[in-house]
Amino acid sequence: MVAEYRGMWQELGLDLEAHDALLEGLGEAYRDIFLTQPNRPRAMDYFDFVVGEIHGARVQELLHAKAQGRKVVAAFCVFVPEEVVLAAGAIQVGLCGGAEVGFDRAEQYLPQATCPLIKSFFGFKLARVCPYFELADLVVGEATCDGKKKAYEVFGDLAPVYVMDLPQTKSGAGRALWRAELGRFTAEIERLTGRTVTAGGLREAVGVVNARRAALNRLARLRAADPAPISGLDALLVNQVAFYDDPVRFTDKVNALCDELEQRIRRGEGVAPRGAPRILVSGSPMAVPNWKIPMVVESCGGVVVGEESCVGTRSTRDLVDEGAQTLDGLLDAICDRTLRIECACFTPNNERLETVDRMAGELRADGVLHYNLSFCTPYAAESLRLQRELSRRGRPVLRIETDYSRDEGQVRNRVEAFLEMLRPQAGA
Ligand code: BJ8
Repeated sequence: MVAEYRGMWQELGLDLEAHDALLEGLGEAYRDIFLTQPNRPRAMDYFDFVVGEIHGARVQELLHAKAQGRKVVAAFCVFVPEEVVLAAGAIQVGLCGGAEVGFDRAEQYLPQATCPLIKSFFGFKLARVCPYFELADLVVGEATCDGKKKAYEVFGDLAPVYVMDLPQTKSGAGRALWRAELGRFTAEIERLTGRTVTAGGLREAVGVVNARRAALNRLARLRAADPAPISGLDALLVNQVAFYDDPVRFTDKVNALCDELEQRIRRGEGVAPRGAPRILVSGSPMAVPNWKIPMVVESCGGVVVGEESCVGTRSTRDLVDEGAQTLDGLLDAICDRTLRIECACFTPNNERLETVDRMAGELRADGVLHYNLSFCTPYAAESLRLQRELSRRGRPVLRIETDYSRDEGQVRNRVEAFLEMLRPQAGA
């Protein structure tokens, strides 16, 4: 792939040497972590292909769309309403921040004690190794955690950034603020694209994004089967690819994967032996290529059966109500859906505890692994109460705080001990 796309990367202004090294490292990691898994569903071939071409064919496709007049909007948070972007004829992509790239340069702009997800997106930009940053017509940030809010201020010197204001509470006043922000964002996207967002266009876009969410929810539900029909690694990968791929094509492929998993379930076939400890992961998002937690859990004999995370069911669980006929009505419905997202940046956020408890029950999880990115205060603060309360309800919780460094050994020791403790109740 390298030779074929070299000219494209050069034109985008990437640092070719650094980019080659990144792709080589990622390719090797992907082969070791994903392609060595036994008994993968055949339908994962498509997702392997997308990852292999993540800086190749997909970038080419986006550049082709731009050449035809479409705009590309890049975002970091699931609050950014993709429906509005699609309705204006633009394309939305997620910007990843899941690898330790360019951290030394990022620390010239940000405090060292910053969450790795934030340092990573800075690092990718400063090291000039992310084609998505370079092709985006607009980068959309959001006022969520303090780290991101301040980072976007600084980032504005490096790229065109538009920041959405988010309320801190889900009160009536908070809803009014967010609803007004959706209107302001719609106007900004109309200005960027030169197209008016109509009720018809928005309703169609809501249908496209809802269909993707429904397919991902179908996948999430199938993981309740014992034995688990798909590994946590592969399911996380599918959720990560959702942020990059064309939404209609992606939805078809996820549904094809689900068809295959349903056949597996009927045959009683799975990826881990029946009785392998089943883990629900909850906490900070895992952006591509952050695969550390499922990799460690599954290499220790457990299986991850769900992610209560924005790269997981937190962002897909609820659909936008498609009943509204007017533009305002549809924006209201988008507003209501997004405000059901249980992000730890909101206060209070008590519903999240009930969601984790309910998911653990539905997915037949033996334990919950609370995953915290270092310096992510919102999720760290919630994890203590979550652990206390879930333990009181008889659900064992392991809290892991880590970054993107190669500390798998330490993480593994703690995960192994946790799985050992769960084995008797898992029936292994
Ligand atoms: S809706 S979780 S995608 S804000 S990990 S940068 S919170 S210090 S990512 Fe998020 Fe939207 Fe919420 Fe979801 Fe800050 Fe924590 Fe880092 Fe985080």
